[in-house]
Amino acid sequence: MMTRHWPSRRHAGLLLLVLTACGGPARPGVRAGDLLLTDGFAYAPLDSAVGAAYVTIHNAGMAPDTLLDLSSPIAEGVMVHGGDMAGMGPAVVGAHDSLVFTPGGAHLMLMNLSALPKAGDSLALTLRFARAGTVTVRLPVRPYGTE
Ligand SMILES: [Cu+2]
Repeated sequence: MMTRHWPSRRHAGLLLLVLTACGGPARPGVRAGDLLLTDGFAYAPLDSAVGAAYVTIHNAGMAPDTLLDLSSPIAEGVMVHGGDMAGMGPAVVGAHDSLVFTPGGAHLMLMNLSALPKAGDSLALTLRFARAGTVTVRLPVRPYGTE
């Protein structure tokens, strides 16, 4: 009877170790010049009309940079939207500042999709900046609406 508790406790300990390892200080990201792109993901689109993508852009440089253009091979176009879904002008990342695209806030809208990636897939997103140039990130696709 007593020994039955053993295995489950051991498993709990192992799980904790794994979680700790994943939450380490190393923050994966894609670098482009002074910019570091992190926390990128997309929601699995519900239909081919639109899809939403998110990324955080950190600018470690002394000068602001501007996001001029976006594209994805599976979208006819990619737009910057404000939290109210209205199109925004060129998005600026201030010096030593971050530009955060996040659910409920400003986001990247993929229009007229030629494919419908599912949760677990990834999709390519190319961003062109005035200073840092062009960078492509692969965004993991999450189930629609999840954090
Ligand atoms: Cu939108």
